[in-house]
Amino acid sequence: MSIAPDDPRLRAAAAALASARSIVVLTGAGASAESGVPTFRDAMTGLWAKYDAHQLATPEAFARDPELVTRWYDWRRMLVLGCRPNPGHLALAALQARAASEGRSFTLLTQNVDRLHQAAGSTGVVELHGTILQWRCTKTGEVFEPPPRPFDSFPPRSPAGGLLRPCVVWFGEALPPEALDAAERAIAACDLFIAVGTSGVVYPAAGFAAQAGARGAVTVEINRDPTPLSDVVDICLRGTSGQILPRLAAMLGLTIAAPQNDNPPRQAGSPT
Ligand code: BV8
Repeated sequence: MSIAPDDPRLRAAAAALASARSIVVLTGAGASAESGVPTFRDAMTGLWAKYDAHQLATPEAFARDPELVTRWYDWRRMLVLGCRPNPGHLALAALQARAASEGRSFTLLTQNVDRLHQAAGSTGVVELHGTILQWRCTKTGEVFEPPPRPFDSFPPRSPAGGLLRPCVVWFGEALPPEALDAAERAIAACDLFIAVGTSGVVYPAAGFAAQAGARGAVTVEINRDPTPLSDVVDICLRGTSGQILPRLAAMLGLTIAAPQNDNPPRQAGSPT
């Protein structure tokens, strides 16, 4: 059941957003759900229903069956390219701009690979788990941004003949060092940490809220459902990202326009 508009927890979160010197927001798949991107838990729909995402999102699965894995990722890539930012994404971009205009720090960490935060106008987004919109040659390491149409053969290969893989972090792979460093530095300095739409089960990101809290930051969770973070944070806001974030932005005097339905879906090469 979604939190009431006059709930004191919302007011406490809005007050923290208005006064914090250094803000860190961590988003998960729930932040993109209202854009039509399946969450990681329900990314297995239709023809993929018989697979487990955790089984496909590994280097072992790619080595074992590169055609199956690249078909799944290209299906997700095309789905994501047809999606656009939702009011939650837009609210985070507006809150970041407001903080910057007041000389306050605002770092957006995301586990999402869809680049919808960037499409909404957020800047300096730290992609902890990479992006599905870029693929790299496993032979040369060269990175490509495929055009907005499905690959025409699977597994796809680069001009050098190497297998192409998505530039995402698979289970068992290390996060990009520069992303992890940026996250650790931001968490070490923050006085407000907000987790949005993440199940809080995949590490190291799942440990960030506790890390921030241990350093004295106010910690907030925005999630439609209870998660392991719900018992860790100071303020738990039950509801969807697309409802709660615009409400918090409005409490800071920011109006979030509803996404224009005539906006064309994104093309590859959209702002990163
Ligand atoms: C690492 C990209 C170390 C790919 C993802 C053995 C070996 C190595 C590591 C491990 C190991 N055993 C365990 C580990 C650690 C492992 C881990 O944590 N495993 C878990 C399962 C226990 N972690 C790793 O492997 C990480 N690497 O540890 O490296 C290392 C060091 C040196 C050298 C080598 C190795 C790498 C993890 C990254 C995996 N890649 N994504 C892809 O996209 O395909 S993970 C993927 O799942 C997401 O990115 C996210 O991180 C994770 C969970 O997804 P969520 O975003 O949380 O989404 P989910 O669907 O789960 O939940 C959605 C939430 O939103 C729900 O709570 C729902 O209620 C809510 N919601 C829904 N709608 C809304 C909403 N909320 C608000 N509004 C809504 N509208």
